[in-house]
Formats: sequence, C-alpha cells, structure tokens
Amino acid sequence: MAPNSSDANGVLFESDAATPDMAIPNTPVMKADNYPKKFVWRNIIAFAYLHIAAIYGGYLFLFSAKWQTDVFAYILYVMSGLGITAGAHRLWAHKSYKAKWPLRLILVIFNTLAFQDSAIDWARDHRMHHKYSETDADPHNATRGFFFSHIGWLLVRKHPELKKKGKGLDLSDLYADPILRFQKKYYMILMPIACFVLPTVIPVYGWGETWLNAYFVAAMFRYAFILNVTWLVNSAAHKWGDKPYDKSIQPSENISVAIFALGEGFHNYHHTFPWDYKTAELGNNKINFTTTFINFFARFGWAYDLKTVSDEIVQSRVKRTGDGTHPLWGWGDKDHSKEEMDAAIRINPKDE
Ligand code: ST9
Ligand code: ZN
Ligand code: ZN
Repeated sequence: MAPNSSDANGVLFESDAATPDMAIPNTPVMKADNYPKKFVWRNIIAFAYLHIAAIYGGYLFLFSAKWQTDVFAYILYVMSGLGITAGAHRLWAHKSYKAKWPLRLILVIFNTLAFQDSAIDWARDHRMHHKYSETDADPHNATRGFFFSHIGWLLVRKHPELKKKGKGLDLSDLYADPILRFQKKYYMILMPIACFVLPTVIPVYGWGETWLNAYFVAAMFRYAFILNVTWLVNSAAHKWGDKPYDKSIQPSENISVAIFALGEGFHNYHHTFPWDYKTAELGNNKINFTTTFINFFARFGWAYDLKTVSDEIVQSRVKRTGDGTHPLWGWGDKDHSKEEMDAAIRINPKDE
C-alpha cells in the first residue's frame, strides 16, 4: 500500500480525501500546516485586559450608566460598524462601489473609531483572506480552528506563506487615495482619539456621566463588542450555516451573525461573489443595514457605480455548485419551480 493511501474512502492520496466534499479535484486542501505559533505577548496582554474591562463595562452598561451613555455606545457601535462594513470591507477591500470624497471622509472617520488598524492594512489582509481562503496565506485561516480564526490570529506572527504571497497583491488603488494615506500616516494619533478619548470625554462633559462609566461602557465595552462581532464573521460564518451558492467552500450563510454585523454574515454568497456591494443576494435590507446606508448615499450620488450580480448568474451558480439549500423569498422567486406554482391554490387570482 502506498504510504499516503487511505483505505477509509478508497482514494490514493490524503490530499484528495481532505477536501470537504471528498475529492473535488480543484478544491484546495482544507488543512493547515503545523506552523509553530510565535506568540505576540503585547497583543495577548492587551486583548486580555480589553476583555476583562469589557465584561465590567457590560455590567455597568446594564446596571450603572446613564441611558444617554448606553444610547451613545450603541450609536458608536453602528458608526464604527459602518466604518468597517461600508468602508474597509465593501468599498476599500472589494471595490464593490465607488464613493465621492465626502462619503470617503465620513467612512474613514467611522473606520478610525472602529480601531481595526488602518483601512489600507485591513483591506490588504482581507484581500488575502478572499484570494487564499482557508490556506496558510489566509490571515485568519479557519482550518486552524474556531479560536484561531476568531482572535488567535491576532496573537501570533503571521504565516510566512502569507507574507510571501502577499507581495503579489496590488494595493495601488488604496495608496492612490490621499484620505487613506492620511489615515495610515497619522493612525497612532487619530485612532486613540477617535476610539478611546472622545468616547470617554463626550459622556462626561455632555451629560454628566462618571469617568468610570464613560470609559468602561462607551470605550471598552463598545470596542470589544464590535471586535467580537467582526471576528464572528471569520469564525462562526466560516463554520456554521447553509451553502446555497458554493458547497465546496467553508464560508456559510449565518443570519445570527448578519444581524449583529449590520448585514455581513451571508458569507457563502459573499465569498462566491465578493464584488457585490450588497454582500447578500436578496438585499435583505432589514438586517442588511449597510446596504441601506450605501443606497441612501447613492440617491444623491455620493455612492455610485454599485456592482451587483444578475439573477441569471446567481441562479446558474446555485444550480452548479450550491448545496440545495437556496431559499425562496416567496411567490415568484427565480428558483420557484413552475410545477409548484401551477399546483398552488390561489384565492381570487388576478394575474396582470
Ligand atoms: C482587528 C482586525 O481586529 C479585524 C479584521 C477582521 C476581518 C473580518 C472580515 C470579515 C468580513 C467583513 C465583515 C465585517 C463585519 C463588521 C461588523 C461590524 C458591526 N499582505 O502584520 P504584520 C507583511 S485589528 C501582504 O506586522 P506580523 C508586510 O511586509 C484589532 N504583506 O505581521 C508587513 O510589513 P508592513 C486591533 C503582508 O509581524 C509585514 O508582513 N489591532 C500582509 O507577523 C509585517 O506585518 C491589533 O490588535 C498582507 N496581508 O504580526 C493589531 N500582512 O506592514 C493586530 C503582513 O510594513 N495586528 N504582511 O508592510 C498585529 O499586531 C500584527 O499584525 C500581528 C502579526 C501580531 C497579528
Ligand atoms: Zn470570509
Ligand atoms: Zn469580504
């Protein structure tokens, strides 16, 4: 027997068997190497402190802070969330739409408030994540486990494969934007002001909140909360959910994540069509608040050149590579079979 053979499923090479649907030849091996983890203690200590502070902040949010502070923390959550979803993600990482400078300025302020590193660095990692998904060149390679893809990847040095392959990325569009260059250059001054100082000072001077409540609720709790929601897209939405668009990849449709992540979480769709500005098929705008936000600015031209996938392309992809879970949104959905429509009971029908 050849050294790599596996009698469990009759394939010759382990690499064949390690694919998620058992030997689709062009699917990358879903298995990380055992690259030793080089811990970054500064980050481990900082994230441990942040999470302990955030638990205390969550307690103060519920039992001690003024209602204005709670509302303020919620508004900051939405603003910083949009800085990631509409800014770093849909605009800068994926170029799924274009934005005039006033909107880019709003988004860069929101993005700085979110403290997930400069938009240029965020988009660089995210482009790697899509291009080399679930391989060693993916910064938060989900095949290394839930913890690694959630937060662990920020606690260790990056894999050499990522740094090697990353050299081939084209980031010229990002560096061409003076707003993004400015943010990156002055990040270590702008970020602490936006993410920690102003969120603490405003409640104290604005409505007489205590320093303690302001700092732990509006800064620590709010920041840790949004970080974890963002990370859930990398961990939970790469693990749990349906795969209506491409069953050969790990990203999944995870509505629970989408609710908190302002509409990001329809992740099987997003990895199949990463250039769609809606990051979801049906424009479920009730939970896809980011799409509503972009549509609002599109009305007066600050957001333009919005790209989205045609129904025909979605449909053919669903049929070719989906796992059969593609849902119907209701009567007349493009996947609604003619037989079922013909057989349906219709009361007082009046077709135009
Ligand atoms: C944070 C980011 O939390 C979270 C991002 C999540 C992404 C989610 C995506 C999901 C979809 C969107 C959904 C959004 C939902 C939002 C919901 C909102 C309600 N390409 O990085 P270094 C090279 S941040 C090419 O230092 P180390 C390059 O030469 C939290 N090259 O690597 C670079 O030099 P330079 C706060 C690359 O030393 C050099 O390597 N921030 C790439 O291994 C060194 O780079 C933190 O905690 C690349 N991609 O350190 C900081 N990457 O930069 C965390 C690297 O000069 N980060 N190179 O060009 C760190 O401390 C470090 O990066 C490290 C690795 C320790 C993790
Ligand atoms: Zn992903
Ligand atoms: Zn993406």
